[in-house]
Amino acid sequence: TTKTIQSALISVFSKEGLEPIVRKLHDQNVIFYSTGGTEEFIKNLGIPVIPVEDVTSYPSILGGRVKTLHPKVFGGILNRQDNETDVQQMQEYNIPQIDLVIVDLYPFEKTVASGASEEDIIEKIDIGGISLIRAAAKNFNDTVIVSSMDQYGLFLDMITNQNGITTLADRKLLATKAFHVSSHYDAAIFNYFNTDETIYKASIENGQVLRYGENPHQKGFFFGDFDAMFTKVHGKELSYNNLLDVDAAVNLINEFKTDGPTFAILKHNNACGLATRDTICEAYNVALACDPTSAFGGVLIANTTIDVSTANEINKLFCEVVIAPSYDAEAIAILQEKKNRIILIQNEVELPQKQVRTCLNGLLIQERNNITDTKADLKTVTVTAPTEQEIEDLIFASKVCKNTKSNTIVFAKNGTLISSGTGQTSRVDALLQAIEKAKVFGFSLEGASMASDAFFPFPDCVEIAKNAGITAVIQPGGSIKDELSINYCNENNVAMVFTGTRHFKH
Ligand code: 93A
Repeated sequence: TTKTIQSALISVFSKEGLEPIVRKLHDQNVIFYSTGGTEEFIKNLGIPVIPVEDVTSYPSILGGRVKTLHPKVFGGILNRQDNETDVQQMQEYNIPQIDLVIVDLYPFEKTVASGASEEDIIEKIDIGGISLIRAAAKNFNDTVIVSSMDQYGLFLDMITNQNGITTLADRKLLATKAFHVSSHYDAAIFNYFNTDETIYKASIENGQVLRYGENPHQKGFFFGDFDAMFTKVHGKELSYNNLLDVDAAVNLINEFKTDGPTFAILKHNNACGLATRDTICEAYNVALACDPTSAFGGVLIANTTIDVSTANEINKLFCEVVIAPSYDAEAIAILQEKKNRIILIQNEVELPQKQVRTCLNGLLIQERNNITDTKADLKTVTVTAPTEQEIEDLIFASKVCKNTKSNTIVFAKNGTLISSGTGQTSRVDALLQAIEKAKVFGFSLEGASMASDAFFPFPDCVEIAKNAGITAVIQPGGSIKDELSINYCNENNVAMVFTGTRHFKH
């Protein structure tokens, strides 16, 4: 499967960086075929080169639009050397063998970016070059393809170190790079043409056209299999923002899968109510009491069956979406009374392990945060240890914290979210917001537990929290000033545990 390069077709737009490759190949006795400008370039190096016109018996025609598009060229690239008929036909039609193709395409994207006229842009749609690339890449079994000037360095190293010999793995790697180049090139052309919205919509495969994006003036699409995760029982079409809230809701409730009946209410992707109780109805009422103002128009999620009494309670609230693993038949009938309310059954499927979002001109991809702090992860760092109830509340608060936008501080007590500070630019701001919210909705923080998504850089947070009534704290630890927070807690009889796991959510 190793092959020695004996002949090469070179047709490059940018001649930059080509010289050392041509010289090296020439030293290795490679025969060159080439197109107009490239041929000129090689000739000027004092190296013999056969014009492609001598192979095709055609000149470059139609203003250069047809130069290499010819059976003698493509036959030389695409023939299978282990195929008898191919070998026979190569002889019959006097087709020269081409072992290596080097192409650098017309700079389509650069031409578009330069603000050139449509006519100039269209002329920069490379046809012959892209065909050479695809042909050589398809026949990687026999042919070597260098599909962009970006690959010159890699290729020069390859032929230098391996003395003009390539392995099948080398050729397949170069073919992979070639299809990367060709797909990117065609995507750029598509994007240039794709200014008509109807064509755009028609071109989106498997994408669901949303009514709009985050705001009515923004277009929006969803790519994914919603039906694999949910069965929609009732209600209007889910909006872009609904989908984001639903995503936040299922991630949050996932933390409480094995807990008792738990109900969460979310707004703008953050929990504004959450409680674990003996019954789901009780859990709902307690969750609602956490912040009834925010709950208006929220997304509701339960970790267990929604029964009739819960449905009756929910019905008193205006809410966008209700999600549960199941519903009593009559409960669905009650919830359906509101025409637009979206009712979803959450199917029993694992949550996706990859998280993707756009970033600059590309994508960010990460694994989902699969660590949920448990009792075994807690390391008490203070003289005072948390009580059993506090340990439960600390873990409860930490689970909410993990699913709330950073910076965040969460207060919890007796299986109830009391309040939180969400998405603040400083930890102190998050803390002050949480204290203020608790006050507004009439909660006492006396004996409550506090979670922080990241360490405290200074002891100010524990001091403010203690003065508000907090008696137990959970945080990852790891600040160079941890000791100051620990000392403060020790002097003031506050229990603090470290988890070692940060839970940023940006
Ligand atoms: O106009 S084309 O699409 N028609 C062709 O047959 C063809 N063959 C190679 N452009 C074609 N090329 C491109 O010409 C190559 O991709 C390369 O960018 C350029 C090299 O031309 P020259 O060697 O004349 O500078």
